[in-house]
Amino acid sequence: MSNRLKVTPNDLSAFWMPFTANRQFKQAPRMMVSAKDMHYTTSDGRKVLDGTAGLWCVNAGHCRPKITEAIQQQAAELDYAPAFQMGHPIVFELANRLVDLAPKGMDHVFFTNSGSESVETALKMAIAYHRAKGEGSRTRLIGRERGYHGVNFGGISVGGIVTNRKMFGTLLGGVDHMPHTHLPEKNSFTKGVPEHGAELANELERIVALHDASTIAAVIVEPVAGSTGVILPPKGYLERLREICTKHGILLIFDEVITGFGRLGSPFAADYFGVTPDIMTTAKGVSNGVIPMGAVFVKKEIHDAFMTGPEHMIEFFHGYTYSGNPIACAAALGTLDTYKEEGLLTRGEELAPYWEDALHSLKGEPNVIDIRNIGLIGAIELAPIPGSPTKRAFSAFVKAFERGALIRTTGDIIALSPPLIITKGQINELIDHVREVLRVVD
Ligand code: PXG
Repeated sequence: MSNRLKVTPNDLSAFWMPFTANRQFKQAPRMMVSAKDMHYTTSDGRKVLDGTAGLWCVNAGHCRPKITEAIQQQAAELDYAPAFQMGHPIVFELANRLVDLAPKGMDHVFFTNSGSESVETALKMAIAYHRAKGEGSRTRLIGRERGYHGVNFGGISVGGIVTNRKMFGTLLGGVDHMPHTHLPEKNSFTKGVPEHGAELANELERIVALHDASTIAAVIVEPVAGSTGVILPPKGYLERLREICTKHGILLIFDEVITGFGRLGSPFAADYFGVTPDIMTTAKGVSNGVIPMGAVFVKKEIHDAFMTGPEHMIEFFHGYTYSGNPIACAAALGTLDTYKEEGLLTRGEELAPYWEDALHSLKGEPNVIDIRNIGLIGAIELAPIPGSPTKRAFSAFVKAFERGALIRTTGDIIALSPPLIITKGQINELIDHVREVLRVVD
């Protein structure tokens, strides 16, 4: 164990923590000092079962040797190479490996450093693609209520999480939103994808009729909405979105930052649902969360539309200093090797029925008003304490951490998304922690 266990941070005030109740945290800090496979170790030496794969990213589990070694070797060999007008071998190797894994036809990949950057990249690609094809009037972007597409201006504009938008002014112009697909009165306690709500995809037709297709560049959705508290697409919904987009020449972007890399039991949600988007944004699981990395997959036609004009000219004026950073690429290759050797990108499929039964065994526990699941994702929705929304779920989170399980809450919803290496015994353990906590929180 590293000696960090013994070190107490001397002042917690300098670090302004992201998406955190800073004052509450700093009164009672929750610190992780090491991790291995399915567990964290806290600064007071306790083991905590990871029920959330970090923040939906550590799909292969923690401190996996192939990934650690790949990073160590790469750091000692080639630490950085300029990302613009220069290359290095493993970024090409990684791009090929990723394209081989991606749904058929998604032949090119653009590297970023996060999900938020992947989203900005995809939105810019969509608008620039239409312009390159001579349809420069297609600039509108359509998102969905309750959607989460990261925290940059494009992402919060197409996103639909009110708290993430309302503080930040007028956002991007020319954006519209489809309704979300959460219909608790019809679908609560459904196992897997819900029966009701496919017709909500027709709202896209209404939006197209309002603005005219010739003004719309792209529609972006999470195939399964994660951050907002796990909302599943109703049966037939994604197929219908695909049809409408194709009919009107609108690009369909799947934001697979959470669903990518095995979370549903298939490499991507596009595979799971049998619906192929035009652009797919990913991050998180691409490098097991270990080194920041994102990847945007695009269909050949989109890529090829840019490959015109004089050959010495830059085709797409976009990219990041760290796009395809060698160490991030090494981490991603180590991650892909680990996924492959252990069959992790499809392990969720085998475990899903067990996971589903375990989750739904929480029906009837205090304050549980809905349970949702797909692949290795689960959500337990709690009735809010009247007048104090979010408090009940947050107390559950704190109590679970004290008991030895990391869960995630958003609003009054508990979201679970364990590393894909979880065993059946650990599923029982996780669900038992949640059960015990539900029985003791107010
Ligand atoms: N798109 C989707 C669908 C996401 O879920 C992002 C974009 C942004 O990724 P970055 O790497 O910029 O954070 C995300 C991120 C949670 C939670 O607990 C979810 C995310 C991040 C942190 C916490 O729900 N999703």
